[in-house]
Amino acid sequence: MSTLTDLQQQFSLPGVVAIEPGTNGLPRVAIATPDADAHVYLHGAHVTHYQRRGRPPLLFMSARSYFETGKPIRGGVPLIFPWFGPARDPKLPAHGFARTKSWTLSDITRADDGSVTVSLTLAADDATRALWPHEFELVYRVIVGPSLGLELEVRNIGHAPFAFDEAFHTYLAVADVRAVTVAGLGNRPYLDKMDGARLKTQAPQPFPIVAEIDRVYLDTPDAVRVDDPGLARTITVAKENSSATVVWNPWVAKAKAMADFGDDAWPAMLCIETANADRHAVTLVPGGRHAMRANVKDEPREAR
Ligand code: TA6
Repeated sequence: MSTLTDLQQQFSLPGVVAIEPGTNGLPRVAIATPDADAHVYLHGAHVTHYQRRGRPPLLFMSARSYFETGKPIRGGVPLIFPWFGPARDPKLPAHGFARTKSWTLSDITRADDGSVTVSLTLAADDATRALWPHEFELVYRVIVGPSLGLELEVRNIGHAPFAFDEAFHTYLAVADVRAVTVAGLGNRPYLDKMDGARLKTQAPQPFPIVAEIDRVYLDTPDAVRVDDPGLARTITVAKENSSATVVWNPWVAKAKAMADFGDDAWPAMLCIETANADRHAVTLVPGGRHAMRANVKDEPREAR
């Protein structure tokens, strides 16, 4: 395992990329580009911060988040792999193990337009095999520019096929979730986890968030837009090679039940998650590869 000093010597770019101790001393990559700033922790390959110059932060972070080995960070973009939600075996961690593993920082490049791409890798080891007996390699690329780009490439380096779920469990920062509207999911089927995961159909028009919401939308290849009048912006979550979209806000009771989430924090966030899960799980044959991408963009809301 490289030390912080090794990583600094290998990857620092003065004024652009710093490898620094983050919260609780966990190593993070701090990126400053002409368009935006961002932080990426090696713990969970977790993007905790992205902010366009002169704009509010794009991502919500819980003030009570853990920053400890073995525990997921609450907020930003948790990386979900290889299963979404609770595992069949209750002893296994919810949302898989990728978000609690320490990833390897493998590459940092800067493009001519000033955007910076941070690449991190994770491969199967004895700990993951004990949870999920498959031979995989992950390459996660975070592209920091005028928008936040995310790409998760999954490779099957074993001799047997495997199926997996994946998600960018993105916590968007909003002024007040009770005042936003969500567009891009009209007429789509969804599993309503607030109602026994019953299959329902979304109404055609953009919708508000009026209570705890936990929905897995299916057959959703298109971008989702969150219109936030309080911050005078529209956040667009575009995607490639993702067929599921999860919308989640814990509301009052669930917020109180989460130790790493403030009781009064729920109005400030809305998860719009780019995913492949449930019937959209991905199967890879030996040697197969699959790359899911998201592009999260913060645009001023047209004055109305
Ligand atoms: O994506 C929605 C969800 O599956 C919810 O059911 C809720 O459990 C949320 O994820 C947060 O899960 P976590 O394991 O991060 O507390």
